Amino acid sequence: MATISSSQKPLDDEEDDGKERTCKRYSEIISTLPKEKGWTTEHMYQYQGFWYHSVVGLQGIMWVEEHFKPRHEDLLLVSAPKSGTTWFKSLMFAIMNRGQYDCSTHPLLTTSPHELVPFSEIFFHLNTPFPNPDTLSPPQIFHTHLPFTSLSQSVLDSQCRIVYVCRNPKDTFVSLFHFLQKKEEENPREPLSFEEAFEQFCKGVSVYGPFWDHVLGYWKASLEWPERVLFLKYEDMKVDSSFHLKRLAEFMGYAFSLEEEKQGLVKEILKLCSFENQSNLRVNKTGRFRVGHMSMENNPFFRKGEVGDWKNHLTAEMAERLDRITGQKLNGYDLTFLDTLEK
Ligand code: PAP
Repeated sequence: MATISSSQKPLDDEEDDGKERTCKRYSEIISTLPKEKGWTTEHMYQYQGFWYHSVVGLQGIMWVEEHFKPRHEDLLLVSAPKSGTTWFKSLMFAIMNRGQYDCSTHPLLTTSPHELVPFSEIFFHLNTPFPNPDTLSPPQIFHTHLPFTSLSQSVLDSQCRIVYVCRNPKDTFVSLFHFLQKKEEENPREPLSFEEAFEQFCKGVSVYGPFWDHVLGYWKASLEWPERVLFLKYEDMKVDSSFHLKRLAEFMGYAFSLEEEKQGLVKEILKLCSFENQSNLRVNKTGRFRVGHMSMENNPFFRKGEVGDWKNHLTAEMAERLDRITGQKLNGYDLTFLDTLEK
C-alpha cells in the first residue's frame, strides 16, 4: 500500500541543514523567474515554460526534478490539475490492491485517495523527508502534475509506466477557480475575480499551465511511446467507465480476468470510487489528509464531479473564446474534448 510515514528513511542529502541549503538555492533561482499576479497568492512564477502557484510549490517541484526516482515497476499518475486526479488515484489504488480488501474494509472508505497515492511535489516543502523509494516495496503509485518536458531523466530512464489524465478546458478552469477559493494558502492575497482568473487561464497563466501545453506534452508522448504512456480523458471515463477501467487496469499490468469480470469486480471498483460514494464518505466530507507534518482538507477535492458544469459559470462569449483558443492550440493534433454529456 503506497502510504508515506515520516519514520521511513529519508534521502541522505535532505537532512535538515542540507534541506536548508537546497531551499536557499531554489529560492535564488525562483527570485530570477518571470512573475505574474497569482489567482489567490501574490505571484505565480514561470519555470521551464510553465506557471506555478507559489514559491513553496515551486521548491517542491524543483526537488522532485532533482530527486524523484521511480523504479521500473512503479506507476506514475500524471494529471493537469483538476482533471480527475482524486478519482484516478482511487481507481488505480483499487485496481492495484483488489483482492486484498473487501468492500466493507477497503481503505478508500476511510482514507483520502491523496493519502493513499502520494503527491510527489508536496514532500519537500512540507518538511517531511520523502521516503527513499528504494525502501518501499514495489510497485508503488506516485502522482505528479509535472509537465512532460519537466520530468527528470531519471523518470524517463526508469521506464515506469505513466498514466496521464486530462479534462476539457472549460470544466478544468471552472473547477480550478472554485478549488483555489477554498484551498488554504500560507500567504494568501485577495483572490482574482472569476473574470480576471479567466483572463489569466486564457493567457496560459494557470497552475501548471498553459493548460494546452501540458496536455499536448503527454499527448505527443503517448503517441510516440504508447506502451509507456496511457492518455485518458475524464469525460471518457464518465461515458464508458467499464471499458476505460479495464483499459487502465491492463495498461497498469493488472488486467481483469474473465472470472473477475463475471464476479462483478469492475462494477464494484467503479462504485467504490464513484463521486457519489466518495464525496459522501465522512473522511472526504470533514476529514483532512495527512502526509507527515502536513495536512489539508479533503472536502475541496469534491465539488460536483460532472461534465458540463462550465455552462453554469461561463458566459457564451467566454465559452466561445476558450473553444477558439483550444481549437488553435490543438489544431493538427487530432485531439478533442467532450464538454457535454447527452442526458
Ligand atoms: P487535483 O488535481 O488538485 O488533485 P482533481 O481531483 O483533479 O484535483 O479535481 C477535482 C475535480 O474532480 C472536481 O471537479 P469539479 O470541481 O468539476 O466538481 C471534483 O468534484 C472531481 N472529482 C473528485 N472525485 C471524483 C470522482 N470520484 N469522480 C468524478 N469526479 C471527481
